[in-house]
Amino acid sequence: MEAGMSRITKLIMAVINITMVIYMFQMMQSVLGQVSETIGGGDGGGAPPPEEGYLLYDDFNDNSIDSSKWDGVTKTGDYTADSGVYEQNQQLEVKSGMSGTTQTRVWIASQDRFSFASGKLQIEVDLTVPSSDDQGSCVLLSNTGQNSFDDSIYIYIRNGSSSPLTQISKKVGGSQQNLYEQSAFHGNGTYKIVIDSTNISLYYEGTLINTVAHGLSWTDGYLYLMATGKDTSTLTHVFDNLRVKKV
Ligand SMILES: [Ca+2]
Repeated sequence: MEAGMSRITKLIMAVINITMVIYMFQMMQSVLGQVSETIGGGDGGGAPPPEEGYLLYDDFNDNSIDSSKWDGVTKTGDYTADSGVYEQNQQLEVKSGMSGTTQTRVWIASQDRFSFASGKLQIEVDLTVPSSDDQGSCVLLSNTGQNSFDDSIYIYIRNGSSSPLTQISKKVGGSQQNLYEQSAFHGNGTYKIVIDSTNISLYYEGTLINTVAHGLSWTDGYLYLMATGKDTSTLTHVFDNLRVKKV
């Protein structure tokens, strides 16, 4: 009797064990399926937010400037030895300082041109602007080329204690024309630029700063991320999470 009970108990235990093994196997299959779906559906790295829907997207997280997205580093003026563009610390760091008397400009330009001929071109970027009255961070769209901006529009942000500046400008044949100028620094954070065939709108953290008519005859250009000014210290301008799309 006791031996019989033991056999039944062993049989029940075996059935329970087999059921548990099958259940665990199914659970593992389900988990593996979800993992595979996540990796397969991403951009290869599975990093959110997804790049889908953007004309240009860069989170600057791989610590190497992506040559499929960006032309090389360009420096003009009397720049300091450590001026340059570096993708490091999961962000793009544009370092600029003036060693002589000629204003320094340091930038990278996009490989592609972006058009606002139809619809609206939207450029979003997270900016950290160093404290300076003599140097600012710049987002520029140049119709002229990757290394010349005689015909361009640009947003210039300066985080100065005595001369802060938020500016929308254009260059026509090399001469600058201010479209909007405000003696204020709104802050470090997300700036959004929306360009259509008539207007340029600038937003900070989702709030409109201003909309101006640009009066441009051209409708596409290369995108630049730039630091420019006359500060003799080498300052670091941080650009991150660049998102360009048509809206
Ligand atoms: Ca980043």
